[in-house]
Amino acid sequence: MRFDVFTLFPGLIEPYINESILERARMRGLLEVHVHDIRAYATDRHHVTDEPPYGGGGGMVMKCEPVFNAVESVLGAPPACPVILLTPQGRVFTQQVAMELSQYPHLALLCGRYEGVDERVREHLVTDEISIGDYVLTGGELPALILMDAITRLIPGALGDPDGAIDDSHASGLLEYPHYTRPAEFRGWKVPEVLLSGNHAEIARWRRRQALLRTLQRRPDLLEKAPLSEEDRKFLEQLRKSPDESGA
Ligand code: 9D3
Repeated sequence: MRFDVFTLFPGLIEPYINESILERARMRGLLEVHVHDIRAYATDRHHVTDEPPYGGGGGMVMKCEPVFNAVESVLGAPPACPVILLTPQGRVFTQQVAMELSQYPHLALLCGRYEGVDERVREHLVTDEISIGDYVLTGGELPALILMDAITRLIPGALGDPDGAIDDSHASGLLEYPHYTRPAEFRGWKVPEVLLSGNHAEIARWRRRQALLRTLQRRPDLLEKAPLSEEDRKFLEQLRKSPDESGA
C-alpha cells in the first residue's frame, strides 16, 4: 500500500509513521508513505496557502492552486488513485470503510486545515471525503494517521501475525471479552476460574457470553448488525429476563 499525504504540517505525520506498527509494515515493504508539504507548491513569493473567504464571514480557506499543484505534481492529472479529503463533512470512517479502502494499492490523503478547502478542490480533485467522527479537531492530520493505521493493519502480513486482523472486535461485530494474564491473583483480585481450567470449550463459551454481555451493556447498537447464533440469542434473551443471573 502506498499513501501520499498532502498537508500544511508535514512534521505531524512522520514521527508517528516512523515508530509504530506502521514502521514494521514499512520495513517489510508492505507500506510506503510519502508526505508532501502543500506550502512548497504555492508559487507566490510568500507561499500563501490560505485566504479569507469570498463573501466574508471570517476564518480562512485553503486555496485551490497550492493544493492542485501539489497533488497533480506528485500524482499526475487526473490522479489514478482515490484522492481522499479528510473533513468533518465526510462519510464517517468505520472498520467497513477501512476494509474497503485497504483494497486499493494507492491512496492520496488530503488534510484540510482552517475552515476548510475551496469548494473547487472538492468538486474537481477530491474523489472521496471522510470524517473520523462527530467531534471538532483542528485539522485532518490526525484523521489521516488514523486512516493509515487502520488500513495498514489490514494488509496481510503487516501485523506479523497472519490472522491478527481476524479476531477484531469490530470485525466480529461484538466488543471483546475481558483479557487476563499472569499472575492468577493480584492484590486479592482473581482471574476467573474458567480461564485456568484448561477446558477450551468452556473457555470459548464464557468468552462468547462475556462479549455478548459487554456489547449489550455498552454498545447495544452493535447487536443489531452482529451475526448471532441461536445460542447467542437465547443467552441474550435470558439476560434481558434476569440480568443478574446470566451465568456470564
Ligand atoms: C470553525 C469551523 N468549523 C465549524 C464547526 C468547521 C470545521 C472545519 C474544519 C471544524 C473542524 C475542522 C478541522 N477538522 C478537520 O479537518 C477534520 C475532522 C474533524 O474535525 N473531526 C472529525 N474528522 C475530521 S477529518 C478532518
